[in-house]
Amino acid sequence: MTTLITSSLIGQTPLLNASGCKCDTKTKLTVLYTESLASGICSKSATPKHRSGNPDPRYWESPDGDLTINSMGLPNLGIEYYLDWYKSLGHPEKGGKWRCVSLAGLTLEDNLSMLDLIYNPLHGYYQYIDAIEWNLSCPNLSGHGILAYDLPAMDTYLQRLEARIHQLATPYHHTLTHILKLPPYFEPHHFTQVAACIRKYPVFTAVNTVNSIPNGLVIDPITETTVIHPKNGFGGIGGSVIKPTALANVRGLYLAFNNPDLPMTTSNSRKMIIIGTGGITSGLDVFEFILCGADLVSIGSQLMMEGPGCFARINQELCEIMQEKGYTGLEDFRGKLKTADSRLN
Ligand code: RRO
Repeated sequence: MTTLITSSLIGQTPLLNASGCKCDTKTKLTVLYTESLASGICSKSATPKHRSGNPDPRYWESPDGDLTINSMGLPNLGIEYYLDWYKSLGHPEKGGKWRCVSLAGLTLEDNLSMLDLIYNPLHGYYQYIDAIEWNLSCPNLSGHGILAYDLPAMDTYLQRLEARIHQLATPYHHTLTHILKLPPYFEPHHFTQVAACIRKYPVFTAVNTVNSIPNGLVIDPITETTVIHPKNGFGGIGGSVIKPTALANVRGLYLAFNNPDLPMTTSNSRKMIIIGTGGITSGLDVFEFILCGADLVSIGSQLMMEGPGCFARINQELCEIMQEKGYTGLEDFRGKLKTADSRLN
């Protein structure tokens, strides 16, 4: 199994694609996997069966590229399609790209059924992936709120998921990394509450923060209409405009997870891996995310606009910044943001 890279990364980038970006078909996944400098890839959030998603126009980029809005509505080719593609690559190799499948069932039962499929002995899919990203934060599903904004519901959900993961995985002595994809939070005490909730369930060892900022509205004043049409034009906001929110969420969760007062079980005392996402366009942005405590980052809107070549450019820029500052590895500055006070509230 390929391990998640968290140490020195010159030569091995700390970069992933954000789920949903250039990763919905085998062709696009193959380009990311074989031609990009991403260290790991994640497929489009999947449901048990194919979904065509919301009607067009459902994605828009601002002319200067700093803002995107989407209401894709979870279009995907169904979980088996993505698992078959990972299986077609053969077993993961040591030092190879890290493989993640993103799941976004509309119900807990959907998610449990996809987990059952991953561990179904007929296919053995679990052997061909390294991680599962549980997307608890899709903003664009009519009639479905964002689960990770309802902490009591998320608590019950994680409890049920963890129980099934143990039941299915234990006979195989096989560990996948389980990542929770979170929405942005806006109050410092929410970071503490979310971290405390996640810490109760030791199988979840990583978070990806943030998904797009939900329910933004972008208007074209000439036509006097919304730039996307589903859900009355409301959609998830991405692009560099969301970077300050994303940085705050990485920092807030990093401080919350590393707060010695946070209740933990002994089995859960290990480090929580933080994947930072939101508005990254350059090596300087990656540097800032790592300074806030990110172990890895994922690139969304910039990958949509620039294509998979963005990983090599961004990594080169990061290396140049590190060289200028005399840093030889990411551990030299990870989490070491200088602030007057390291408490959250
Ligand atoms: O497909 C989408 O509409 C979508 C998803 Br699943 C998500 O997690 N985040 C987003 O901005 N769009």
